[in-house]
Amino acid sequence: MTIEQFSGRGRLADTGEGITGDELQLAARNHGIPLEALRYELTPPGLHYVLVHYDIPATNAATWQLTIDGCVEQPLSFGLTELRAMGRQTVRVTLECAGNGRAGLQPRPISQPWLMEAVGTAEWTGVPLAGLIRAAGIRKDAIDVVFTGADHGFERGVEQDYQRGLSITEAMESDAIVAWEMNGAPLPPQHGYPLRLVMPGWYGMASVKWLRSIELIDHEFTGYQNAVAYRIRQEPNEVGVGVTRIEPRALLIPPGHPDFMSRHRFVTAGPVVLQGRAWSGWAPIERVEVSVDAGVSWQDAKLDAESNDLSWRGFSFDWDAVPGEHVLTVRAHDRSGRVQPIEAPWNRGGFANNSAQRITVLVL
Ligand SMILES: Nc1nc2c(c(=O)[nH]1)N[C@H]1C(S)=C(S)[C@@H](COP(=O)(O)O)O[C@H]1N2
Ligand SMILES: [Mo]
Repeated sequence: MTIEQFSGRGRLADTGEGITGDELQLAARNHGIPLEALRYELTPPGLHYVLVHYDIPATNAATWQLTIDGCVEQPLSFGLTELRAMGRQTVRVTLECAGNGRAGLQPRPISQPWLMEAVGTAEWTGVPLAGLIRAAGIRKDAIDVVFTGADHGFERGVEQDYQRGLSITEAMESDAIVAWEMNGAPLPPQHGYPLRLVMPGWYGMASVKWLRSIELIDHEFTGYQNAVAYRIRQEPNEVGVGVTRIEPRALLIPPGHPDFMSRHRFVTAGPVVLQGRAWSGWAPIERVEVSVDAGVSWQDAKLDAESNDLSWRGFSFDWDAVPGEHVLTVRAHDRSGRVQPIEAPWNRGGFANNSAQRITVLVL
């Protein structure tokens, strides 16, 4: 048996094929935010979505070392105490997995089968990435920056540490931070303890957890997670386009009460305040529309105060619920002119599917 044969393969589900055992295994490890937890402006850490490609590695803050080397004037190495002396900043960031929405695609790419719950907002505290890189000094031949985590595994036959690359410009102009706290407490193991990168506005794959190394290189990074995995493609062999920033999305807190097994919603007739949150990694949210008739007619939601970062923005809508079955749907617009589609275009990896949420309710 070869590594290749023993590894999983990327494939599309057959027409009508239900969720596979492999997908169930991933879904049981990598959990989403329960949508009712959208009520919290800051997601309590246990309710924030989690995605881990391999295993959560065994890590120790007391002996942790972060190295910065490669095309730098002066290679540096920091323990946690030394890193804390480099500065301290807190940023509020809405993180979303690039695979959010994958399970809703037809045909379905077999991978972590997110519906639309792979999102969360936290306050991350750490030191700005740009300052750390500047402390090491950027050499003229530097082109990309490679971030390496302490976790290790195999993907489609390729053995690897989890690694992602950014261009020098992306790294220096991103407001990214190297964080040791989430919502004012040390990072939980599943979110990268003791140290992670947080890249505001970008899909989650860029925010490398269990960060142990930052290396500047003199060529474009062609590691697996940049060159193979996170690319928008129609065909398996095309080069495709790298996944970067978060496309706009709005989600409602499902109103009323759920049925246990089906999670169908029951709502009492009369005035109902629909609430939710909307975000985009490209620009602040400027408008959210709500439809209570399956997208036939749309009305503007009331927006909460704007924030000066790219974290999600709350919205609400007063609905007079009349008895019968209704399909609720919402769509977000951001300042860059991007509008959330009702039906997003399909791609092979199942990335960035920001198709509008639909919630069917029975009003009694
Ligand atoms: N080292 C490492 N970093 C990682 C990952 C990983 O598997 N290993 N997963 C990435 C992906 S795909 C996402 S969506 C985010 C999830 O971050 P969270 O679990 O803190 O929400 O972490 C990213 N950083
Ligand atoms: Mo992800």
